[in-house]
Amino acid sequence: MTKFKFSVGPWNVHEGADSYGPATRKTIPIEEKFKKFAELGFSAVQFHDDDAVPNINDYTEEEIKEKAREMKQKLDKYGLKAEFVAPRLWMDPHTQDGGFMSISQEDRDYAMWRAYRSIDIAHELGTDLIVLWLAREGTLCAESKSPVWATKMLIEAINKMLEYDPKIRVCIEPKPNEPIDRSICGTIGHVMAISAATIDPSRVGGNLESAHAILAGLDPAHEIGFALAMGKLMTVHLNDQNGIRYDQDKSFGVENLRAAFNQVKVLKENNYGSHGEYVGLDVKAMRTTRDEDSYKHLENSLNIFKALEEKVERFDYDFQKKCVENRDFESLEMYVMNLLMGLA
Ligand code: 3MF
Ligand code: MG
Ligand code: MG
Repeated sequence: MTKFKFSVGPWNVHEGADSYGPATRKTIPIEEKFKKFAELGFSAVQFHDDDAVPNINDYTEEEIKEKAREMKQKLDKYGLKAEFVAPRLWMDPHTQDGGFMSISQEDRDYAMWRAYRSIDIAHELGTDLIVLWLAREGTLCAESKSPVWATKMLIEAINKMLEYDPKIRVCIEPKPNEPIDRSICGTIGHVMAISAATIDPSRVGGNLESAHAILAGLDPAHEIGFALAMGKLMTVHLNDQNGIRYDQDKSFGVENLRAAFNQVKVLKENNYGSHGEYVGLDVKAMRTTRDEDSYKHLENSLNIFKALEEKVERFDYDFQKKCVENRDFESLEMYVMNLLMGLA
């Protein structure tokens, strides 16, 4: 039996379009996704603001709250909680040059409007967590924006969110690049520094995504460990990634099994989840996947996570201790490999 609670976003079951080709699967209505998520054993759903309230720009603040309440009823029907709300700033014409760091004051105001509406939606859905994936916050052209100014803009925007709602928590999901060339907040280390510079560091933390750490050339388990040491790992986006390529959001563990094992290990050893944190997945089906297999990558990721959880439970800490004392890391490494290969 797993010790963890899992969450997932509706965007993780998608139509299969990519930058070079159209959709390959049909659209599934959000309520059908909720039903299936519950069946698969998920406890919570992650939202973009416009997953919860589609066409958000068309509504007044009161109408947005009303629509969010309707979405909450759909969640309740399947016994699901809402984990977080993330303003989907990268899709809007107002945010072509970024949101909080846009050169245009009007666009920055629009980004704050979306952030405030996301907080309102979070209230209605019953969560206190806002995730900021800063997709277009950075530069496409190095000389177009001062990184000093842009960093200060981010801190100012987060402070405004903290002031807007004295209970809300803001969680940055760092990514070094894509769709932007150079991002302003690329790693968990950056997130911790931003957190410390805000008016309430205890309410600003990080969401480590495995693939984003790999894109930054870092070890996801160590990034998780760093945030845990600071007491600021608010959620995770587990997935996998084949090296420093385009962002792949592969099923958890399918490319880097040992690294996946160590992510589960660091989460488990540090009682991640004991304050209600979810193990979030951010995985995407392959474009080739057929309609009838639209959820298989979620099932695979859960099964791999749980199998690795069992491996961590069996991990021989006495043997590890002996190896470490004798500086026999060769034996320790082989033991881990045997454990993963089913030979130990
Ligand atoms: C991009 C991501 C995003 C965010 C999501 C929530 C589509 O690389 O990881 O997933 O996690 O938008 O903010
Ligand atoms: Mg990602
Ligand atoms: Mg993500």
